[in-house]
Amino acid sequence: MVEEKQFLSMILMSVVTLLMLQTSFGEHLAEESCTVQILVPGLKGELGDKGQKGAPGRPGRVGPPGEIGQPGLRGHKGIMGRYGKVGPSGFKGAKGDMGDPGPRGPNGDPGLPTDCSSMRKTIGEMDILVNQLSSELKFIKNALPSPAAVAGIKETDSKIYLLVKEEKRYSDAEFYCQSRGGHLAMPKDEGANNAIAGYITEAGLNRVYVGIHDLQVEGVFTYVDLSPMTTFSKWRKGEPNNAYDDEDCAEMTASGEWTDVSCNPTMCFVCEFDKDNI
Ligand SMILES: [Ca+2]
Ligand SMILES: [Ca+2]
Repeated sequence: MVEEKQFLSMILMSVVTLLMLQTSFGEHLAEESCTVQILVPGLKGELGDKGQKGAPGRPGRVGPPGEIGQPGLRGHKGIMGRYGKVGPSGFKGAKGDMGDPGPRGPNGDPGLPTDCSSMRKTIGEMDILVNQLSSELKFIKNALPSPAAVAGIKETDSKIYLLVKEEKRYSDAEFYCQSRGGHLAMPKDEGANNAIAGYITEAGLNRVYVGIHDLQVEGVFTYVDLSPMTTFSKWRKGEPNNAYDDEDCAEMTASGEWTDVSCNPTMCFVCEFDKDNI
């Protein structure tokens, strides 16, 4: 500090000396080519007016990320979701072990005593039936002209009826039936009459020749085998009338009623066979 003050006071002395020299010998000094000049700063000026507002500055840089916040409160329970799809079938499991045998069942009912005599009787009846069926089969094979011409057969307890769908005159029809061991059908009671009438209906026909005529004595009808007509008859109302004096044979309609007709027209007919004669 002391050296600094000494230095400053030396500078100040030099300045004063120089000023005195400049005053006394100004003219001489001004003409001197090597002059030492020391510049001293002026006094501070007055405060200037306030400047205008500047333009807005550029946006600042993006700040660093903030700290992780605290976890929120737990929400309410949601509603139940829909059923999921059915999963694929599982693999077949291994076969299980065999179970223990169950308890023994109760004894069965005692069997029927063997009755040889009743068995023999049954077998005998079956033999008869088989023979009967064999005969009927043989008869059918012989009697049927062709499957298309016959509407099957019909039978009662004692008779077999055969409707032949071939149109023949009365005499030819009777000949056809006789050649096979029978006659034109001769209904002698209500049951037989109904069987034949049903047969006609089933065959889809309206009328057939049956074995009834008055060829021997006009007005006295007999069956075709000449057996007399006793108590049963099924004449339609107003029949027999022997129309045109030319009606000596009989037809049965699907309703079961009889009508005397001419023997010459051809029509389908029904044969009958006694089961006993087969
Ligand atoms: Ca007649
Ligand atoms: Ca008539």
